[in-house]
Amino acid sequence: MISMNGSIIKAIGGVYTVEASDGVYECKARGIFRKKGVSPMCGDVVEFSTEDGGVIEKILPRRNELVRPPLANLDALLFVTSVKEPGTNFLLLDKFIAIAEYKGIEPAVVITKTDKGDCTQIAEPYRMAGIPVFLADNTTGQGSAEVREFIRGKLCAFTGNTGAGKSSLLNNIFPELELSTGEISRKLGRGRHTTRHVELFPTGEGGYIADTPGFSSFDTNRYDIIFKDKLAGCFREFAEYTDDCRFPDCSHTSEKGCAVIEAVKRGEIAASRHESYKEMYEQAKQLKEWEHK
Ligand SMILES: Nc1nc2c(ncn2[C@@H]2O[C@H](COP(=O)(O)OP(=O)(O)OP(=O)(O)O)[C@@H](O)[C@H]2O)c(=O)[nH]1
Ligand SMILES: [Mg+2]
Ligand SMILES: [Zn+2]
Repeated sequence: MISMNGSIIKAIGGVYTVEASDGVYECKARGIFRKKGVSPMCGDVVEFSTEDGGVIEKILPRRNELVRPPLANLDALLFVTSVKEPGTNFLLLDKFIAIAEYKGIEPAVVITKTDKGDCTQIAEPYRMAGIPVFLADNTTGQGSAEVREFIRGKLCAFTGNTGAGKSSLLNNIFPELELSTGEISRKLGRGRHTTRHVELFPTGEGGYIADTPGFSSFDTNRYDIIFKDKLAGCFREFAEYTDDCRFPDCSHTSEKGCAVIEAVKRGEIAASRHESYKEMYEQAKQLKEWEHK
């Protein structure tokens, strides 16, 4: 029996595809994981033995993990949002960015379908906040080179609404992947073709990119909720103001003398970002202490 290390690049129905230095192995997980309530996930670095085809023995400590999309050890998370069809859901976008910030994962925004309309309104709040913003027209491939440069050598994932153009963008960056997209299936006349599982693709120089299934705007509340006193720290552009609030325990939602609110009024912080913050703060307030994981 040989024991080796590798990375999980695909996880479907209890079968884990592990990439090791000498090739790819299809592994099962030891029952012990289920008993402990942990399951291996894409992005995990694992120790596995080659007995019975492959068995995962140990998950190495994770730097970070996301519940949705289920991924471990991410360097960056790219939120793909389209100008139209579907339009941008700012609350959803801001929630994901906050979760990434909370977990120490670098966030970025990719605005797709720039051929369908103007994207400055969508880009502005994030540019102001100092979050990287990329523009992509997937019909021509414009903008894909910049995204490719950003993800170089990193473990990254695309996430966002279904139909936003994640798989199309990935196909433009790495044409050899030939991922299924909505477009292809329409030509075949078999209805919409969406991504159904998380999968990591090697991008060279030790980097990986995950395509993930999109979600509809209706399930915005089914994600991690951040403690209310940690929330302001997940909106990076608030940082330079929070020390100047009149009250040391300012929630930055409605207080008099709140420096964050003043900055919103002066147009230094985007109003949409502050609106998302207030909404998330309300949701966090309704949670009891013991409900936080
Ligand atoms: N006009 C235009 N259409 C695009 C663009 N990007 C993607 N599309 C189209 O939008 C549809 C959805 O694209 P996908 O790449 O499958 O979207 P996805 O984000 O992977 O969707 P899920 O896998 O369901 O999460 C397809 O019909 C694409 O051809 C774009 O930049 N411009
Ligand atoms: Mg897809
Ligand atoms: Zn304040």
